[in-house]
Amino acid sequence: MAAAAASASPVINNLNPGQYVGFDSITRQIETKLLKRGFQFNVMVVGQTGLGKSTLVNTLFASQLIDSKGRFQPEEQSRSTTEIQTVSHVVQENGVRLRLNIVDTPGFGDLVNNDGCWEPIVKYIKDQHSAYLRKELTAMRDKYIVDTRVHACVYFINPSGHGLRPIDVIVMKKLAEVVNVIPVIAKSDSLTLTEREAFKSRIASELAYHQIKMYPFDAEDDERDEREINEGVRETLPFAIIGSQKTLNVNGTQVRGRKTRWGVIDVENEDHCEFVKLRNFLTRTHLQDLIETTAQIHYEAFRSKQLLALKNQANSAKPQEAASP
Ligand SMILES: Nc1nc2c(ncn2[C@@H]2O[C@H](COP(=O)(O)OP(=O)(O)O)[C@@H](O)[C@H]2O)c(=O)[nH]1
Ligand SMILES: [Mg+2]
Repeated sequence: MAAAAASASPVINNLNPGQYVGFDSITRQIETKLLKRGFQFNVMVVGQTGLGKSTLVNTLFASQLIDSKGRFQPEEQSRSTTEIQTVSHVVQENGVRLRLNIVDTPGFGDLVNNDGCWEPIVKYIKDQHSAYLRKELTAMRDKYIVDTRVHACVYFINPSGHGLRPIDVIVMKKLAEVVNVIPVIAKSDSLTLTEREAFKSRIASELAYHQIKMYPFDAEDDERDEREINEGVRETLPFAIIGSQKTLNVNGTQVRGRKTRWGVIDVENEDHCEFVKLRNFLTRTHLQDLIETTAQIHYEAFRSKQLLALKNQANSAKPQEAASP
């Protein structure tokens, strides 16, 4: 049995030393090239006013942005966001350079009429796709195109304890068509741990009920284990997060936290909330996949639609007599 299996295998992998050609170094060659270039990652925050979006923008990578004296950077006054703003950081770890853009958006949902409140946000996302496509289509295109496409959109859900509001469903549906949406429960310190768990599963089932196409997507040719991994990710969503721009002193160590009647909530403590889970998800476990999904699914859909429109335009611009008899 074993012999039969071995003879069926066409792979020759015990070349003698004289035959070593060295192509196994290709992984190192790729790594060197990628490290030199660095990585670009763009995250956006979306949701109702006052849910802590701007706070999260300043908390998300705050501990990585500690200055040389070991202090957090000066606390910024949060003010209400009236236009789409981008904050950029360069984070470096073990020689890997990550350029981070965090896109903060004005809140919505506080008007009586919220018709079209998502439009500027969706437009911003499409504009980035469009800019990328234009650069791709220029004759003398750059070897490396600066990527401003939004790779992840963190959507803030009001910790009402009840469920999604109709506006959340509408906006998330619109967003999910163009970007990877990561739902989070904002200000989850306003819910008890039991309430939080119940609310999490409530939201998860509502997302499924409304058939909002959430990241990660199952591709038709996905292997079973890939589907299982995706299912696992979906089970952890939405992350129940807490943000803070305050540095508090707990037993001599500085933590990012919020002071409550019951004590200090340490934002970075996984027993207190899922802020670190969200950050790990974005940077540690799904960074590459979010970037890839953006390019292969969202950007690709945009690109083929645009190119088709261009082709139709060109056809209809042709002289009329050449058309149908
Ligand atoms: N309790 C609580 N308050 C928060 C949290 N995150 C932000 N806040 C506060 O909520 C207010 C609005 O925050 P901001 O970031 O400006 O909200 P935005 O309108 O979504 O950008 C500020 O006073 C924040 O300090 C949180 O996780 N828990
Ligand atoms: Mg804001």
